[in-house]
Amino acid sequence: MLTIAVSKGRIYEEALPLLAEAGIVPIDDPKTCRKLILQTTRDDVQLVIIRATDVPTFVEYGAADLGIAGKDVLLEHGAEGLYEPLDLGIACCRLMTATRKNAPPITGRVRVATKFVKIAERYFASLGIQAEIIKLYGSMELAPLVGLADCIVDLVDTGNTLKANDMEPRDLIMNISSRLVVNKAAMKMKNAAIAELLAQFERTLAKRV
Ligand code: PRT
Ligand code: MG
Repeated sequence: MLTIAVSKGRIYEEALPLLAEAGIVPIDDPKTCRKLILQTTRDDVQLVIIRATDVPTFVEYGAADLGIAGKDVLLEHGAEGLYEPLDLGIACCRLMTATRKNAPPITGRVRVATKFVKIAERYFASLGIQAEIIKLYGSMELAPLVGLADCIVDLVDTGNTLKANDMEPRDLIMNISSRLVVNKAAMKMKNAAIAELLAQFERTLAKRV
């Protein structure tokens, strides 16, 4: 049995066609059913539906053999305990700094609100900017509006969320997409099944370009 960890929402939606090409179609819809373990049309594959930030943890500990997670989540988690063999090119967005509209350029010490503490620390250190990082769990856009921070580090897709809050994107930290991750022991113990699945995903992705 292969267990694949996926988060509900955009990653799940965009992973479905990829999984379907490998013959993996969930029997239940996680939007309407409360099951956390989904059986699929393949007897040898099941999905576990978890929070996006928990995917690396499940895979690292072998609770799932494989997982699909954003590069943002993997960088923040630290992916030393995992293999990351494939960029799936789904759930794409940009990790950016953003400020209030027309805010002065960042100089000297800066207060940054983000849920990506490690990434933000590394980024500002690489620029030689002294940053005080304030960890938030959501609604980052609010922080500069209420004087909690000068700037945020967050994911941007259309930019509509920033615009709606009188903010604007500043610098691109990196482009983000979702990756397939594999438990290191499973890669050895279940090599045939995992290699076959990887090859199928690669064929599907090759057709997309
Ligand atoms: O929502 P939950 O708290 O359960 O967890 P999560 O936010 O980590 O999960 P989810 O499903 O929202 O995101 C999972 C993954 O999708 C992320 O780790 C990213 O790799 C990827 N992804 C792609 C995004 C976006 N695009 C995105 N736009 N994740 C979040 N957003 C948010 C962003 O944080 C901001 O609030 O959407 C808003 C910006 O969108 P625009 O279109 O207004 O710019
Ligand atoms: Mg979210």
